[in-house]
Amino acid sequence: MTKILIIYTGGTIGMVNDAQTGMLIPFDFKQIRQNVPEMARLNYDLEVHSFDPILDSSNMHPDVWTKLAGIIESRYDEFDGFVILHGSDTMAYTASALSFMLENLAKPVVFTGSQLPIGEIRTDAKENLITALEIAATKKHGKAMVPEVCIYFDYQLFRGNRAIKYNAKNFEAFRTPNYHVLAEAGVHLTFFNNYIQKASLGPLIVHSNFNANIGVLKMYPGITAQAVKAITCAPVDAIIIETFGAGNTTTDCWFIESLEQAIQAGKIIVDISQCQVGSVELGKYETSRKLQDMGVISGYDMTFEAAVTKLMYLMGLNIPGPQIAQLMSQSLRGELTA
Ligand code: ASN
Repeated sequence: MTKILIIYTGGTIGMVNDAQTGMLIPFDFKQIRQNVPEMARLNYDLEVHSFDPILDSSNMHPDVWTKLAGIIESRYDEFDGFVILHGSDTMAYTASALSFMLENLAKPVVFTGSQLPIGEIRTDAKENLITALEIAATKKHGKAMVPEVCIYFDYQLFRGNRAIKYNAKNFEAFRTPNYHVLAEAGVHLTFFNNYIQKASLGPLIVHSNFNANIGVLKMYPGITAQAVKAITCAPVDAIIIETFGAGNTTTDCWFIESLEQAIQAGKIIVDISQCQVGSVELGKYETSRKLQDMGVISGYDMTFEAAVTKLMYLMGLNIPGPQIAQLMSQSLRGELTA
C-alpha cells in the first residue's frame, strides 16, 4: 500500500475561531481528521506528524525549515511521498527553501493549505488536502510522478520555488508567473510531464544550514541616499535589490557608488525584478549596465521567495563568494531560466 507522511505545521487549514476574540488561531490535527472522513476512504497508509506548537506561517523561520527537512530525511525510505500542511502566507518561502535543502529528491513533497479553515462549510481545505494526497501517491512505471517540492492549491500544482502567493482573498492563492503549472485537477489529474523535474538517481542529500544575514533594497523613484545606505552599509553579507522592469535602477552617482562600496566590502548583490513576469536582463538598458560592470548578479526570473531562500542556502554552505555568485545565476532546482 502506498505510504504517505502528512506533516502538519499549521496554517488556516487547521485553524478555529477563538470564541472570545473572534481571531483565527491554530488548532490540532484531530479536527482535520474529523472534518475529512474521506481520508479514511483513500486506499493509502497515512501517518501524521504534527508540529508542536503549530504555527501561523507568518511565524515561520529557517529553524523550522531545518526541522521539516530533518523529518523528511529521517523518514525518507519509509514513505512514497510527503504532504506538508502549511499556512499559505509563507508557503512559497518554505517550499523554495525545501527545494534547495533536498538535493537529489526522488519523491513528491507536496505543500498545501487553504484559505478557509477546514471546519467552515465553504472550505477549500478538503479538496486541497485530498488531491495533494493523490498527487503525492501518483506513480508512473513504479516511480513518483512528481519527484519535486511543489504546491497544490485550487486545482493546480505548481513548482514550489516558482510560486508566489498573489491573492489573499480568492481560493486561487498561488501562481507561478514565469513557469507552466505542473498539473491540473479536473475530472482527471493531468500532469504536464515536460515541465516536471526528472527524479535524481543519487542518494538524498539534506543541507540544513542557512545564513539569513541578508538585506533587501526595494527601488522606488525618489529613494533617498539615507534609505539606500541603511541597507548597503548595514552589517549584512548579501543584498537583494528589487529593481524596475528588466533589472534597472537609477544611475545617480551616489546610488552607484553606494552599491560599489558594498561590493568592495565583500557583499553579494543580487538583482531581481519588481515585475512578476519576465526576467532581469543586465546590460539591456543603460540603467543596468553599471550594475553589470560592478559585479551585481542577475537573479533572472527568480521570485523574491526563491532568491531569498537560495541566497540563505548558498551562504549557509560556507563556499567562497565567487562560487555563490555563480550558483545564484544558475538553475539548481528549476527555480530560474537563464
Ligand atoms: N495566516 C495564515 C497562515 O499563513 C494564512 C493561511 O493559511 N491562509 O498561516
